[in-house]
Amino acid sequence: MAHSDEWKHVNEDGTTTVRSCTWSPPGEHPIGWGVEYTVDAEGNLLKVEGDESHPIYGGRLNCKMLDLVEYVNHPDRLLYPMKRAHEDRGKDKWERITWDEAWDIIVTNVTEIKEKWGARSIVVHGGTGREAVMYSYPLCFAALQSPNYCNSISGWACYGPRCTVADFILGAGYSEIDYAGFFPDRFDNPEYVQAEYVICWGKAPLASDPDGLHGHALIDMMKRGTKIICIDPRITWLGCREGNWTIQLKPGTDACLALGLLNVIISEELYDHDFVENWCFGFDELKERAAEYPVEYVSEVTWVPEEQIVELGRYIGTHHPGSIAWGLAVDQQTNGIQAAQAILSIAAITGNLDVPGGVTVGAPNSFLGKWRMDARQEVDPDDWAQRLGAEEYPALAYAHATTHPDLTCEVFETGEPYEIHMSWFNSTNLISPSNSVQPKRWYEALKRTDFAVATDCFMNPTIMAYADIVLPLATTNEHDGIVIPHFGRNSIFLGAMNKASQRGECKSDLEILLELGKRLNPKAWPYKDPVDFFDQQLEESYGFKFEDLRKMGCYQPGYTYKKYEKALLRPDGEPGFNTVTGKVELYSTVYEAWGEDPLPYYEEPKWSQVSHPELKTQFPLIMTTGARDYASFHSEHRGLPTMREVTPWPVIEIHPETAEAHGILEGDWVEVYNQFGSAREKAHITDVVEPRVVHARHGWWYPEQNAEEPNLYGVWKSNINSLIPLKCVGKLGFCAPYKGVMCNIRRVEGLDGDIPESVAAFDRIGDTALGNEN
Ligand SMILES: Nc1nc2c(c(=O)[nH]1)N[C@H]1C(S)=C(S)[C@@H](COP(=O)(O)OP(=O)(O)OC[C@H]3O[C@@H](n4cnc5c(=O)[nH]c(N)nc54)[C@H](O)[C@@H]3O)O[C@H]1N2
Ligand SMILES: Nc1nc2c(c(=O)[nH]1)N[C@H]1C(S)=C(S)[C@@H](COP(=O)(O)OP(=O)(O)OC[C@H]3O[C@@H](n4cnc5c(=O)[nH]c(N)nc54)[C@H](O)[C@@H]3O)O[C@H]1N2
Ligand SMILES: [Mo]
Repeated sequence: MAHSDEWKHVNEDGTTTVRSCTWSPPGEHPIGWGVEYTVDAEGNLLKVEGDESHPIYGGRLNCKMLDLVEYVNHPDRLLYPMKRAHEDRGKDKWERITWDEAWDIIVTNVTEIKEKWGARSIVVHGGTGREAVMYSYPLCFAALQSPNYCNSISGWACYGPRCTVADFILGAGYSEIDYAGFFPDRFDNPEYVQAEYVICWGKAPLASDPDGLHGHALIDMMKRGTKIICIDPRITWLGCREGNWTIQLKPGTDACLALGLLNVIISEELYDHDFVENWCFGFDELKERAAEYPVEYVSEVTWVPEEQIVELGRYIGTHHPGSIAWGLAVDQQTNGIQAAQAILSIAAITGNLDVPGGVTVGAPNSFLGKWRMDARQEVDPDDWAQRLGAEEYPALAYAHATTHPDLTCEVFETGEPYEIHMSWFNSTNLISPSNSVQPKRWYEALKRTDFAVATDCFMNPTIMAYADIVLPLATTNEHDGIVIPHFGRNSIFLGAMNKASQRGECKSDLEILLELGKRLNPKAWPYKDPVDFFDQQLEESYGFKFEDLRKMGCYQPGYTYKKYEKALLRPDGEPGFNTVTGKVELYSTVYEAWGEDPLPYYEEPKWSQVSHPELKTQFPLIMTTGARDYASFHSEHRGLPTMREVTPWPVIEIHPETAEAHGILEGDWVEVYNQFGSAREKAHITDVVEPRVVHARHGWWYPEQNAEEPNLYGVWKSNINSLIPLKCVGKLGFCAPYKGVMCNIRRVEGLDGDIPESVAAFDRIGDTALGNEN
C-alpha cells in the first residue's frame, strides 16, 4: 500500500491489508515499526510485512516482528479469562470463565481487600516499556486506587536512572541521539547536521531498538559517514566495523572512565567555553573533581589503556557535532547515577546538547503525560504518603510514581510497615530471570497474597505460581493504540496502531483498564472506548483525532534546536534549562538536597574482587549479563519454534583462555555461581569478552517443561538473576549490579546433569556462607 490516507484496503482475493505501527505484545519498546498486516475474510492474521513507505523504517523489521504470525496464532495463546481455586496455585488446574464472571470475582475481591486492609495493600507489578506501562500506572492509581505500583527491577535499574539524571541535571526528558526522526524529510532536512561520531555507551541498539531509538538508524548514519564508538566490555558487530572503535572496559567502571575523559577534555581546554560560561552551573567544581581522575588511575580501574583514554578524550573534544547513545549498562551498575551524570556532562561541555546532530533534549510536554499525572489524584493522599520506600528513598519516590523495588520485596516478606494482600501482574514475568534479582526471595514472599490477577498472552512461571484469575491479552495487531517513543519523554513521532484481527476473547491493556475502571471508580473513567479516549487526548494535545492519526500513519512533529536560547524549556518563559539554577547542573543542587554528592564520582562496587580481595580466589571472574539477542524480548519468545531455532539455549560467553583453564569446550553446559546463587547456560567460547569477564544471557525458562510446582517450567535452572544481590543499590536508591557481579564457572553434565567428579574437586562456597539465604 503506497503511503496514503487509506490505512485499510480490501484486496481482490477477499483478504484485507491494514497499515499499522507496532508496539506490544509481544514485547517491544515504543519504536512503532511500520507494518502491513494481511488478514483473511474470517479475520485471521496471515502475513506481516514492513511498510516501505514508513519514514523511519522504510520497510525494515526485526526478526521478532517478522515472526509475529507464529506468535499470534500459537496454539498456547491464552484466549479466554480463566480462574483457579486459591489452594490450586502452582497447579495446572484452570477453568474457563466469561469476562463478566472474571470482573465479578475481581471486583468482589478488590472491594473486600480494600475494606479490610486498605487500597495500599494492593500492588500492581509492571515491567519494561511495553505498551502496558502507559496504562498500568493509571490501573494502579485510578482504578484500584493503590499508591503501590512496583517495577521489581532492582534499583529501578532500567531507564529510570537515566531519565532521573536527565531530569535533575538538564530539567528535561530523556536525552536521545539525533537521528533526524522528527522530520518527515529525515536526513535531508536543511536544519539537520550529520554527527561526526555516536558513542554507544553500554548500549547495543541493533539488537535492542531500545525505548525510542531505531537501532538501524545507526547504520543509516554510518553509511553517511558517522563513526560509531562502542564503550563496552564486549566487542560487538558495530564496534568492529571498519572505521568504528571499541573501548573495552571492565564492567561497572563507566563512571570512572567518564570522569577520566572529562579530565582530558577539561585539562586540555577542549571544551566549548561559550556554552560552559553561559549555560552550565558548577564547571569549576567539576574541573576540580575531574582532576582527581588522572589517566593512570582511570586506566588501572577500567582496564582501558592510558593512550586510548587520552585519544578518545581528544577525539570527543575536537569533533563536532557528536552524540552519545547512553544505554542500559549505565543504569545497571551501582555507580550508575554518577556515570549518567558524567556522561551528560561530557555532552554538555563539548557543546553537543540540543544542537543538530547532537544529543536531543526531550521537550517538557508529553502526550498522555497530564492524564497519567492526574491519575495519581485518585489515590488517597494518606496512602500516597505511605507509598513503599518513599520515606527511605525520597529522590526515587519524587522522580517516579512507584515503590522502591528492593524494599517492596522486603515488605512482602515481613508485612512491615503494612501487609500486602493482592498482586496484579501486568507485563512482568517477575520470577523468571528478567525483572527481579534474588528471585527466590520474591518467589517465597509473593506466595502470601490472598488474591492475584495477571493479564498476558501466554502462561508463564509467575502466573502458574500465583494467579487466581488470568485475563487474555490482545496482541499489537489485535487492538487500536498509539505508539509514543520514549513514552512521551522525547517523542520523536506518534504512530497509529490499528486493529487488524482478533483471537478468542482477548482484550488490550487499555480495554481492560477502561472496563475495570468503570466498575471500580466510574468518575475517573468517562471514556466510551479506546478510540473515544484517544480522540479526547489527541484533541487536547494536537488538535486532531485518532482517525486523522490512522490516516497519517506516523505523525512527526519536527524539532526546535537550541530551545534553551529560545525560552522554550522553562515554565516561567525565561531562556535556559528547566533546573533550579536555570543551567545545566554539572554540580547538582538536587543531589545535594538529597544528601548525595553533587558531583560525579566513582566508588568500587560492593561485591567485587577489589572490595572483597578475600573472595578473589573463589570468584575470580566478573559476570555481566543480559545483552539482548535478536530472537527474544526478556522472558518472551521462548515458546516460539522459529525464535527458539535461532536461539535454542541460554549462552554464556567465555574467553578461550578462561574456558581452557576450566576444562570447558564449546557447547558444554556450564554452571555459573557465586555467594548468592547459581544458574546453568551453554558455553560459547569467544574472544569478544576479556579473559576475566563472562557474559550470561537472562530471561530463560523452558515452556516445553513441566508447568507445575516445583518445576514451574524450569524457571530456577538458568535463573541468572539468582547471582545478583538484592538491595545492592546506589545512595539515592537507584541502580543495581545486573552488569557486574563476581562469579566462578564450572562444567556440568547438562541442564539437569551432575557436576563431574573432577570439577567437584574445585572448592565451592555454600549458598549461606556469607549470610545470603538465596
Ligand atoms: N531483542 C530485545 N530487545 C530489547 C530487549 C530484549 O530483551 N530483547 N529489552 C529491552 C529493554 S527493557 C532494554 S532496557 C533495552 C536495553 O538495550 P540497550 O540499552 O541497548 O542495552 P543492552 O542490550 O543491555 O546492552 C548493552 C551493552 O552493554 C554492554 N555492557 C555490559 N556491561 C557493561 C558495562 O559495565 N559497561 C558498559 N559500558 N557496557 C556494558 C553489553 O555488552 C551490551 O553490548 O533493550 C530493549 N530491547
Ligand atoms: N540479568 C539481567 N536481568 C535483566 C536485565 C539484564 O540486562 N540482565 N534486563 C532488565 C531489564 S532492562 C528489564 S526492563 C527487565 C524486564 O523485565 P519484564 O519487563 O518483567 O519482562 P518479562 O519478565 O519478560 O515479563 C513480561 C511479561 O509481559 C507480557 N507482555 C508482553 N507484552 C505485554 C503487554 O503489552 N501488556 C501486558 N500486560 N503484558 C505483556 C509477556 O508475555 C511476559 O510474560 O528485565 C531485567 N532483567
Ligand atoms: Mo529495560
